[in-house]
Amino acid sequence: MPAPIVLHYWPTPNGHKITIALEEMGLPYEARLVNIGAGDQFRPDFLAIAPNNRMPAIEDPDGPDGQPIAIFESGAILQYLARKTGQFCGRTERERIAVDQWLMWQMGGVGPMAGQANHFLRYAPQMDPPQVLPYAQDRYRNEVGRLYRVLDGQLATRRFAATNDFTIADMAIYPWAAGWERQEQTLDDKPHFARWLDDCASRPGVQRGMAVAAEARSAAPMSKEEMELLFRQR
Ligand SMILES: N[C@@H](CCC(=O)N[C@@H](CS)C(=O)NCC(=O)O)C(=O)O
Repeated sequence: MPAPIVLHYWPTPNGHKITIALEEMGLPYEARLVNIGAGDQFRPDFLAIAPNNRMPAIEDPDGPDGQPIAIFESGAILQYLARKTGQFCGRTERERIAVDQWLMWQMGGVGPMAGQANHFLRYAPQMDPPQVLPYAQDRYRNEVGRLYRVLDGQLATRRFAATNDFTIADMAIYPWAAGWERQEQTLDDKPHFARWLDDCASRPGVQRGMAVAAEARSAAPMSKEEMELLFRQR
């Protein structure tokens, strides 16, 4: 039995990408909580493996050549785990290119844009004094909608984002897309996207991954201290 992968994690969409991957791939792992509202991401031991002070990060005692390795950035972690297991990354070179393409589409598009939509639609209005910025709200809401319509078009001709199989591209997109209501989106004009959300949500590995330490994250509004810590970094 190989030593477990240590996952530095908080139950957010970027964290869920990796719990889903580890569950779907059947890799043993231990999730160590990085409470980003309490500032755990600034602890020297975490910064030593994730200098960008963002989770997720992993430490794999059985890395390349059997030597330990630490990795940050969720897309890089997904690609590493897919290469390590030979799973969820496409069967042919054409499929692998499609998987990388949709993974990068998530990393450069959906993640940052939906993150900003969440910020301006949900968090900024809760600040003291409230920051309600209609231009920013419209811009990020519209851009997220545009991205989901692009995905809807793609899903008209294949079951999952990159291929007819579930891949690391779906693992990256799903945890963000599952928050479509919070991002003030509609499914009415996106039937294929709606079908894909259901297909992903029905997978036991996705369900287990989304549930890891769900109780650690409070549904209550963020405190002033948490907002200060997360939103005023320089
Ligand atoms: N591009 C990074 C983004 C990770 C990220 O933004 N993580 C957030 C939580 S979802 C975080 O750790 N935030 C801590 C902070 O802002 O200090 C990745 O995909 O791994």
